[in-house]
Formats: sequence, C-alpha cells, structure tokens
Amino acid sequence: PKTIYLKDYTPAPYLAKQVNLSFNLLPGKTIVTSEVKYVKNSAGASHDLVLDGEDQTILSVAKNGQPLSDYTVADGQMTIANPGDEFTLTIISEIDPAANTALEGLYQSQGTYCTQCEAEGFRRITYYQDRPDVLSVFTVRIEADAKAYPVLLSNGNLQDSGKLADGRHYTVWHDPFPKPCYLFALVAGDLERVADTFTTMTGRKVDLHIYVRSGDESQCSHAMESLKKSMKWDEEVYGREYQLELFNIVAVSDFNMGAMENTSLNIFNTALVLAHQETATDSDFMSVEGVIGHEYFHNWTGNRVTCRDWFQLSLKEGFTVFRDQEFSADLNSRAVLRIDDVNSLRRLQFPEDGSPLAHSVQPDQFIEISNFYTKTIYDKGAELIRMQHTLLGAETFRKATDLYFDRYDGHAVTCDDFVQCMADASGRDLSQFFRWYKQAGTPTLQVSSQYDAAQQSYTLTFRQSQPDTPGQTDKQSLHIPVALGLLDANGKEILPTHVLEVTAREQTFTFIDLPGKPVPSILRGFSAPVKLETDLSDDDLRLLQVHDTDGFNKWEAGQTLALRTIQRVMADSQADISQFIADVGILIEQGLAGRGDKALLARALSLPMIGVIGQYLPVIDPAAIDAARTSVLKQIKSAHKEALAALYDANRNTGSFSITPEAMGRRALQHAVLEILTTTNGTGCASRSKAHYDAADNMTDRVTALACLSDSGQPQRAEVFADFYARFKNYPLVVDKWFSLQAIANREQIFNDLAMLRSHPDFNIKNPNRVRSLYTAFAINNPVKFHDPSGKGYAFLRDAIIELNAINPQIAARMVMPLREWKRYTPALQAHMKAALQAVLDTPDLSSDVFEVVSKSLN
Ligand code: HT7
Ligand code: ZN
Repeated sequence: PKTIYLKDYTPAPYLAKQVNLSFNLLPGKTIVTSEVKYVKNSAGASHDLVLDGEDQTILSVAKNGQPLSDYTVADGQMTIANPGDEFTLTIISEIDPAANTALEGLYQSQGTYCTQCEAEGFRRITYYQDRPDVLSVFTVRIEADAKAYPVLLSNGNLQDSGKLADGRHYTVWHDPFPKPCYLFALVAGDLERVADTFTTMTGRKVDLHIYVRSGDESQCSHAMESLKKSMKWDEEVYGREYQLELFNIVAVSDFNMGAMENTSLNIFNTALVLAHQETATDSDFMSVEGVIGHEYFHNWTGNRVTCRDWFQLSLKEGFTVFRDQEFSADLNSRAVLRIDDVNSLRRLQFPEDGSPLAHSVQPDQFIEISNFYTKTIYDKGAELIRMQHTLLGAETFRKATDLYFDRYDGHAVTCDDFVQCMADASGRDLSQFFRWYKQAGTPTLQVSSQYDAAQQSYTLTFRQSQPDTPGQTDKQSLHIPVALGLLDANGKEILPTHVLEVTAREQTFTFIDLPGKPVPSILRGFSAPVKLETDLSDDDLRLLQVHDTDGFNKWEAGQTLALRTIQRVMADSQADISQFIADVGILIEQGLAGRGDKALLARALSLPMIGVIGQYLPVIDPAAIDAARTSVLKQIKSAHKEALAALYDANRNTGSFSITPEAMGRRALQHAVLEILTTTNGTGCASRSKAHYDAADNMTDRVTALACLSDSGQPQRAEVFADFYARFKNYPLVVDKWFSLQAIANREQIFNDLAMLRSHPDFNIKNPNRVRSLYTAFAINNPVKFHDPSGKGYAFLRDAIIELNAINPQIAARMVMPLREWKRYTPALQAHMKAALQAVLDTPDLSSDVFEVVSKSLN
C-alpha cells in the first residue's frame, strides 16, 4: 500500500465546471453515465487528467461526443494524456450495488439504494478526480422501477420528475452550490416521509423531510425537533442561514459510521434518527440531538467551506464537533455535558494519543484516509477550537468565524487558514498555538504552588512536557490556556475564573494581597486537553469538591480523590479509605436533602471507569484495577446501604415520561445508586434490579436494570434478558442493546455467551451496528474479560477482524483499535495482544485499511 504525504499536495490539474450524472437502477446492475465539463487549472502542475475509479466496468469513454480509446487504466486510475484546455468527457460504466458489502460508494441497505462517498467512495461510482478540492455543480438524473423505488433523491432541489414506460420513473435534481464529490448522495427506495418546515431568519420557508422505513414514522419526532433547534441555533450563535429550499434526512440500517452530511441529503444510521421512550435510552436521545446538530452544522463547516485535502479533515470535523458540543451544552446542562465529553476524551482519545497510532490533528501522512476518522481528528480537534474560543473570548471568536465564512465560502481550505482568521480577527499571534495541530501526544502540565505568608503572595509554577510519539521527538512548548479560580480556606471564591496563558516550558504566576493560603481551582472546564498533575492535598480536593463554583472542577476534585483511593487499595487491599467513604456519605446526604443537580450528583457518585484509571498507571492490569474498584464500591455500599436505598426510593419514577434535563438527571441518579446497591451481585441485588425492570415504562430504566443484572449469577438474569428479547425482537436497534448488554458481562461463562451470541440467528456480520453491538461492546466495555489472562478475548476479536477484512475493510480496521495500545499492558497480556495482531498481519489478502492499523500498531 502507498503512503500519501501532505508535503506532496499539488492543485488538481483540471477543474470540473459541471457534472451531469445519470443513474439507471436495474435488477443486478446499475448503469452510471457521467458527463463532466473539464477546464485546465492554471494552478495545476500536470497536463494529464488522472481520474480515480474502482470496482466498475467501463462501458465507453467519449471526449466531446467522440469515442475515445486513447487512455490507460491502472492501479485504480484512468489517465488521459494532455486532453486539452476545455472539453467534455463522458464515461459510461456498470456497477453492482447489491454486491457492495464495504458500504462505500453506491450500495443497498435492506433493499434501499444509498451512497457513502466520504472520504473516497465516489470513485466506486464513476471515474472522477476524487479529491475534496475539486468543486463542481451537480445535476443528477435517477431512473428506477416506480413500484419498488417510489422515492428517488439526490442533492439540491428537485428539477423534474415523471413516468416512463415499463413501470419505471425518474427524477432530476440540481444542486446550485459547487461541491466536492464526497458530498454527493443518492437514495432510491420504498420509504415513508415525515414532513415539517422551518422559517429562516430572513423569512424563507425550508421543507424538512425525514425518510424512514414503513412503521418507523412514529420514532422521528425527536430528530425533527432537533433539526429545527439546530437550524435556529446556527442562526443565533453563528449567524448562519440554510440556503436551499429542502433539507432531507434518510435513515438506513447498514452504515459504517453515525451519519453523513451530504448537501441537503443527509444519510443517517437509523441508530441516530429513531428515538422513542419505549426503544431509546436517554443517552440515545442525547446522541440523536447531538448528531442531527453535527450533520446540520456541517452545512457551513464542511460543505460551504470545505477541506483542501484530507490532511485537513479536522478543519471540518474538529470545528463541527465543537459546534455540536456547544449546541448540546446550550440546550442541556453545560457542566454535565462537559464532564461526559471529557470522560470520553480521556477514555478514548488519550489512549490513542499514547499508542503507536498517535497522530497529530493535522497529520503529515496516511495510507487509508478512512483510518483517520479518529478521536484525535474529531475530539482533540474540537478541543483545539475550544482553546481558541477561550483565548479569544466569545465575541472575538464570533468575529473570527464571520471572517472565516466571508473569506472562504465556496472554497477548499486548510487548518492553517482557519487559525489565520482567528489571528487576523483578534490581532494575536497564534503561530505557537498552531503547534497543537502538528504535535501528537497528550502534554503533561505539572503545577506546584507556594504561599509566602510574610509577603501575602501566592505563586503557581507550571511545567509543561510533551511525550515522544511515532516519528516525533523533542517537541516544542505549547500555548496552553489555563482557566483558574482561587478559593479561600472557607471555600469562598476570591478570584473568579481568569485565563492564564502558559507558553514557556516553565512559567510562574504570582498573586498578591492574599491574607491566607488559597486553594487553586486549576484548568476549570478542562480548558486544555492535558494531563494535569498538581500538588493539591486530599483536603484541598475535598474543599473544591464541596465549594468550587466551576461544575466541572467540582466533579473533577471528587474523581481525583476516587482515583487516589483506588490506587491506595491497589497498593494495599486493606488500606484505610474511611475518609473517602465518609465523603461519599455527604454526597448521598446532599441528594437526600434534594440539594444540587441530580445529573451532576449521579456523575459524582460514579467511580472512574477502568479505562480512565488505567491512563494514570504505568502498567495496565484491568483485573487488578477492577478488584480495587469493586472493593471500594462494596465498602461504599456496606457503609451507606440504607441511605442509598432511601436515595433510590426518593428518585422513583412518578408522573409521565419526559426527556427534560431534570427527568434524565433523576433517571441517571437512580442508575448510579442502583449500580452501587447491586455491586455484590447477591440475591437481594438481583431482586432489586428485576423490580427496577418490572417498574420501567421506558428503555433507559430497562437498560439500567439489565446492566445491573449483567454480571449476576442469579436466576433473575436469564428471566429479564429473555423477557427483553421477546418484547423487542422486532426492533433491530433494541436487539443491538440485547447483544451489548450480554457482551459486557464480567462473568465466568462469558466466552460461551459470546460464542452463543456470534451464532445467534439475529447476528449478521454484514451489519455494522450488529458487529459493534457484539465485538466493540465486548472489547471496549468489558475490559476485564477482553483482557482475560487466557488471551481468549483477543482471539475472539482477532477472528472477527480477519472475517470482516474481506467483507467490510473499514469496519475491520476500526475493530483493531482495542489492540493497538498493547504496550501499555502487563507483559503476559502484551504477548497475547501482540500475537493477535501478528495473526491478523499474516492473513492473506489483507486490505490496505487493516494493513495500515495493524502494521503501525506492531511498530
Ligand atoms: N463526515 C462524516 C464522515 C463519514 C464517514 C467517513 C468514512 C467512512 C464512512 C463515513 N460515514 C460518514 C461523518 C461526520 O463526521 O459527520
Ligand atoms: Zn462530522
């Protein structure tokens, strides 16, 4: 496989002035006619027109209407030497969507034709310059059987439609905004439409349509409301209006990722559209809102202003994640969302940044771009935008984004261009800040403090360090915004949030006129994606946990105390942790007194997950972490059983179901409490969980009960899982949950369970959601059994990767991820993980997707 380098970028040799595509959808084949008007690009280096194309049979090629034979096809490219300054090229080819199991290009999901062109799927549809800096105006004609495929959609506005002979029909779509081919989309199927409208800030009416399979219409209202909220939010917060007359969303069951932002024809995984209290959890409702927002926001950040090349992927993804995070924060509880986002960053992105696959937010090289849709590009990328927002302040940041949209609407640009807009609008020099885009790895920020009673001054010293990562050593210091507050010994805030800018390797800040030693609240709101090491005492943390005005740092103080407690138990299983246990009692009492936000209390009562704890240890032994964590949970239960039971009872479901932040907070709190109460997995625990299930009137409570029963050896476990399956077997997204909730069980017979699930009639290796529900759930959310000392967990994943390599390389490559941090584990586990990776690497006919991640992991 060939490595592609950022340094080799050159502008496209030809511009595509206009693209006319015609699709004839026939049984067993699709005929694609592509007619493209090309003009020589004066900035282009070469005179040859080089078109990308894969998995298709060329039927004919013509230039200006005359058959052309003077071209070569090799290694997925058609080359036409020196075709002239301006000409029309017509290529007719044949593809087979029904045989397309990779789910890239044009494929079928349960009979519905749909497309996925990002990043390089368009080349599976027709020969074209498949790169994001070639922007063109598309007109698309679709022809198909009218009865089987009554709905025929593409980007833009409907221009024409009509009936044809033999029961066929057609539509013609025109998208007036030039776009790269990765934003092209087509859908043809027998789908139901849910319709609404939105009136934009200048009074234009936009039709909003969500297409789903018959029977799913009643599960679309949350997605539709979320879409309208997104459109309004983008107008209010960024001044961005939607430009077309129509916005379509289509939900399909077979999809490699969550959703795709194709201009005016978003295609979604059903998991991120359908939501109803009976079938979706609170977390599903939140994801639908967030992803509907994310795809809608791409309309400006990605579509109207797009990427010059795929090394700039974070230009659109990092910015759009930041936008969707802020959208959700404005609509819900800001502190809760920040906690959940940071938890996810630490659990998934920090390990990536410390692995052999660590890469910068603007990478320098890749083999398969689809392997770079990573937590680093998306979530660390969003943190980079957040830091710029923090450094500039909301008002100047908005000026900078206005400048960005004005300057680059209709252009394909780079991350450098974005940061330059931030610099130009603020008058600041952000050249040091740009190093965040180029240097991989999570920096460590050490902070030490000194109080001088005589001078009444307080000094904080910051030391930053950057870890070596593959291909990068001796890194330079970064520009780090550190949001800081100071509290006095009584917990009163004496310095409200103030942003310090740490730019040197070592830097001190002195605060004067302080009559007593303050307690610092450092990195409020997690103002930079760093590993923070402080000299705060347990008492300092306890003060912050109670009094900090920053919701994130209040939670963070409690988590740091929990982490220290678990580490103490890991070092000495008999360690005295009574102070920590007593502190948890205070939190429970607060809950019983009805003080504070329930969603925040739920998070405060949840111990850090095994994956997060592992990040703070030199060598990861999941079983040892689990033993210590479980011991702490058991001590909490034993000390506070009555109070916890009372807190559970006080938060019982009364009244009708709703998804307000308050209602979700109450359910989350009940879940956190039930998890502690059922931690010993005895008969009483099982009865409690079963009672929770029996009382449930919504999916969140049912899933809570199943999660608390999952590890249990009591008979209620089988009863409840059987009832759940019987009730929901006709709802694929709920059957996914049934698979996952069993795959995450930390119990002896797990490997038999996994074998049973793998051969279950509902398992389908070709459906990515089902594959994730079994394999990803197991490998990510069952750390103890995935890292079983026998190596059986790794073997289970290894076999699936090998099987999927030939079916769906993108999904196969993603499944390698849990193995890539092998060097962080104990020597015995390392050996098994390495052997699993090697077995995959030794597989014949390895796709370039899997080859890239496995070979880099082993390096
Ligand atoms: N921009 C979209 C990316 C995407 C994708 C990438 C590779 C393979 C399949 C894919 N489906 C969607 C998703 C997003 O970030 O909005
Ligand atoms: Zn995106």
